[in-house]
Amino acid sequence: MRFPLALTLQAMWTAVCQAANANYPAAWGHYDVCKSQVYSDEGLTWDYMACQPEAADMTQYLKVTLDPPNITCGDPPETYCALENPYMCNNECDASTEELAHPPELMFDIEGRNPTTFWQSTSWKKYPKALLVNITLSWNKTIELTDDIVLTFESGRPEQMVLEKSLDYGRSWQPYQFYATDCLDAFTMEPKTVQDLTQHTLLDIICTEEYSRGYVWKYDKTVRFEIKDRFALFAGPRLHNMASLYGQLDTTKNLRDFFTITDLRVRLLRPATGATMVDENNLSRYFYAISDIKVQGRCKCNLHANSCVYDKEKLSCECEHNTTGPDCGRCKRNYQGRAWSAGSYLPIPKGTANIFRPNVSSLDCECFGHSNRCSYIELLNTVICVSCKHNTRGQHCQLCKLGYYRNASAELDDENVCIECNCNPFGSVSDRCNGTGFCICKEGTTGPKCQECLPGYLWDDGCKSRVCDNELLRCQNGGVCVANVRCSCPAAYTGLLCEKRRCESELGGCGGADSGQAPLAAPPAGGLPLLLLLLGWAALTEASCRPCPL
Ligand SMILES: *[C@@H]1O[C@H](CO)[C@@H](O)[C@H](O)[C@H]1NC(C)=O
Ligand SMILES: *[C@@H]1O[C@H](CO)[C@@H](O)[C@H](O)[C@H]1NC(C)=O
Ligand SMILES: *[C@@H]1O[C@H](CO)[C@@H](O)[C@H](O)[C@H]1NC(C)=O
Ligand SMILES: *[C@@H]1O[C@H](CO)[C@@H](O)[C@H](O)[C@H]1NC(C)=O
Ligand SMILES: *[C@@H]1O[C@H](CO)[C@@H](O)[C@H](O)[C@H]1NC(C)=O
Ligand SMILES: *[C@@H]1O[C@H](CO)[C@@H](O)[C@H](O)[C@H]1NC(C)=O
Ligand SMILES: *[C@@H]1O[C@H](CO)[C@@H](O)[C@H](O)[C@H]1NC(C)=O
Ligand SMILES: *[C@@H]1O[C@H](CO)[C@@H](O)[C@H](O)[C@H]1NC(C)=O
Ligand SMILES: [Ca+2]
Repeated sequence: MRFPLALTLQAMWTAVCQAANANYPAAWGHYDVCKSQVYSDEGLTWDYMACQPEAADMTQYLKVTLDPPNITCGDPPETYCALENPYMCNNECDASTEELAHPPELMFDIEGRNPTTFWQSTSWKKYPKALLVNITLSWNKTIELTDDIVLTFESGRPEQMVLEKSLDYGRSWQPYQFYATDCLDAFTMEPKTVQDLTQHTLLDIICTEEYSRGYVWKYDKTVRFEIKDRFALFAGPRLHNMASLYGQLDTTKNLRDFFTITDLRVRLLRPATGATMVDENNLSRYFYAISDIKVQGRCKCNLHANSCVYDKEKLSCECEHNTTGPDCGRCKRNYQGRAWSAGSYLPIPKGTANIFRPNVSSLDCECFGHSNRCSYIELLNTVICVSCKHNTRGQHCQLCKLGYYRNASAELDDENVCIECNCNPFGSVSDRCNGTGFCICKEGTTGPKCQECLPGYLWDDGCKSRVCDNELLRCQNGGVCVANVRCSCPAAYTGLLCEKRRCESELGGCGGADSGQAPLAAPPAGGLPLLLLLLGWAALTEASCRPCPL
């Protein structure tokens, strides 16, 4: 099979379409756009909708296989009797001569040339053994049929034939339609025509005698599978109500699948004989020849693409709505925030896009370099950074951890972006600071880190209010209060209020046996702050003189 150069279907379909549009009413075109620009509260935005590619001639993109593979005539060369005249048997088929060869490609070339070009099988030399040929057309892509399948026979139309379809790339097959001069005899089926079908029996597989009757091959050469007559059961006789059909397709999977294929197979079971008796003496009269096969359809893109490209011998949808895959059959890798679903023709006439949202995505995982891990929060439909480093926090690691503040001279992605508050643990209320690094100070302390005392306070693991005065907090043992912050004690005394007697050892050596026993000063009168009281007593107890070493 010769393939055309890679090209976008959309580009060539514009040409194909003009012809097709003549057959279809205007309503057909509603679903071939994916989005349009609209003005909304947020200004100019995109309005997304259901979309599908234009219908096209799908025979440009298929691969054809014959079974048996050597069933094409001409190897070795053979002579045939003329179609209209079985007594003229000098038609030659020779695979090695281009003008006399009839390879399968000639079923898909552009017709209109004279004489017509066609594929031809070997003749029925093995009669009465059946002359069986399977012609398989494969797209390796799901496509949706939009018009009748039409086979044009250059020989007489076969007396028995089956058209089959596959939806799974040729793994399994179902019949589409049976064709015979005598349906009961050939397939034990009652003959029917597509006109016998109703909306309820549309999916029935019928045997028809329409396309095999008689021997008038000169005028009646086509065999059809009627797609449009089936569409018409929902869309009306002239397909004027495609919306109604689309509504049905949207809600009925069986109906959708009926018109969807990946492969077609024509099983030729018995060639035209034109008589009840086969002339055994002249079997060169019996063979199959097909000049043209028409398959109109579009790539199935699940209403998520309005164009389909043919590249490297492969059809694929150009998916929108954050979908991907040859049929747009799944969400893009980082857009699995919601389960996949097909777009919808409903509401008619604009449809619904079913746009997919991101989940955990390295693209959306913006953490200013402080993390490379994110997690998707379904409830909020949003992505947040996990394990922010460098003392950062927040959805994008854009904030400083508690106890840190923003370094004004560093960019957000700087490792030094957050500076420790460093609040003095004694002087400040907490280890937190404001945006410029200022801590919240306890009473009496000041400075950005609360490490200094206000006037009247004395640093002692924090700033303590004044230590001595001349009423309640008297310096004892002759001590003198200096600026309310300390007692200036005589040489023999020490302590906050000069209440401790220095030991002899400290003053110059141990003297008498009782020299270690300092008389305890009476505790100051009530009104002394509790803290000071405790400190004072602790100091008194702990710092009391010890016996001199012997
Ligand atoms: C085709 O090949 C098969 C087996 O390979 C052979 O039996 C048959 O005779 C061949 N037919 C023709 C027409 O060459
Ligand atoms: C077929 O029939 C024609 C006309 O009767 C005759 O000339 C020809 O020899 C026959 N061919 C064979 C193979 O019998
Ligand atoms: C054609 O297809 C049918 C159905 O799958 C199969 O049974 C048959 O062997 C195939 N080949 C020929 C030459 O009929
Ligand atoms: C069909 O398409 C798939 C990709 O979608 C590719 O891997 C495979 O090779 C194709 N098969 C044929 C027979 O071209
Ligand atoms: C794809 O997802 C993004 C969110 O990351 C969204 O902004 C965009 O609109 C989506 N695209 C379409 C076509 O729906
Ligand atoms: C996105 O979510 C889907 C399920 O909702 C999951 O299977 C997939 O692994 C997630 N993707 C990433 C990149 O985590
Ligand atoms: C603030 O950031 C600048 C730029 O990175 C850095 O040079 C400076 O050391 C940082 N300041 C502190 C206190 O970390
Ligand atoms: C932080 O506190 C200091 C002192 O109260 C003040 O001068 C500064 O404006 C504060 N900064 C911020 C960002 O609130
Ligand atoms: Ca042709």
